[in-house]
Amino acid sequence: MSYKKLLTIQDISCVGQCSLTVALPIISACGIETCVLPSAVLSTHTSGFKGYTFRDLTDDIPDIKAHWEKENIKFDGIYTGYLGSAKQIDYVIDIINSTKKDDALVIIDPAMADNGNLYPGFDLDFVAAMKKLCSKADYILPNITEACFLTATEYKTTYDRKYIDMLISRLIDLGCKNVILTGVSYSEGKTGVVIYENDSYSYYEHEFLPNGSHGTGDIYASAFVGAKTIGKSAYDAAKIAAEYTVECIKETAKHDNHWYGAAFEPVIYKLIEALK
Ligand code: PXL
Repeated sequence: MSYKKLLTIQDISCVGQCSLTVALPIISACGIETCVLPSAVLSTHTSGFKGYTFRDLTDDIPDIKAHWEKENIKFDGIYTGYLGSAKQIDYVIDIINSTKKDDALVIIDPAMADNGNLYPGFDLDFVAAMKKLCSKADYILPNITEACFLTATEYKTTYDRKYIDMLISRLIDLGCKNVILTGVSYSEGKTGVVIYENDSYSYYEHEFLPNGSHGTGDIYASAFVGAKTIGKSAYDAAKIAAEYTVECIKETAKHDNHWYGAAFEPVIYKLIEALK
């Protein structure tokens, strides 16, 4: 018997509780062998720290791919997050094509924007490349800002169901199979996630916490990937990931000066319990 082996491609922010330093422990805790391909190494993440270093690892990817091909290394799932450059995205597509098993799930978090804005360093060329990557996905996990950039739709903070349905149908037009749209709020004090799978919609609503912190998108995506990969339905994976993210935000509020990320480690046991 073998257990699942997944590749995740995203940056190492050495300090800041996001991307690989979140994905690796969370997906491993779900019982999955987690292989990594770092897209870049930064001294910290780019949101709130000043003067961070950034080493783009794009040029290392073709040799890594060639070595994995020689070793016949294949994955049961591939999950991408924050990527370093538009050129890198083309290499990532090559890696997906050459290392994915036939029945592997490809899950893309187009981690590039929030609150109406692109993260520092990203531009519309990067967005165009991300659209191409999303077209290869079994699941994409954008927030509303990312969905708007991917579909050239006006970003709104007040919206109705019609606007969200339109965003999802434009995302599906990109070519991805299923969409998990996060941060969708229809009533005060609540937020939720829309699960669009096999042409049908469902919505999981949960508590909205105003002290939401940086990195929660990565926590959410990693927990979703972990739960989905071990066989949960998309709805259950979306729900488990949402409740775990809420626990992480509550935990973070207990710690002084913890502004740069979410304290996901002290409550990781709750994720493991939810997966049982
Ligand atoms: O959490 C997304 C993310 C990942 N990696 C880096 C970031 C961000 C968001 O700002 O800066 C380097």
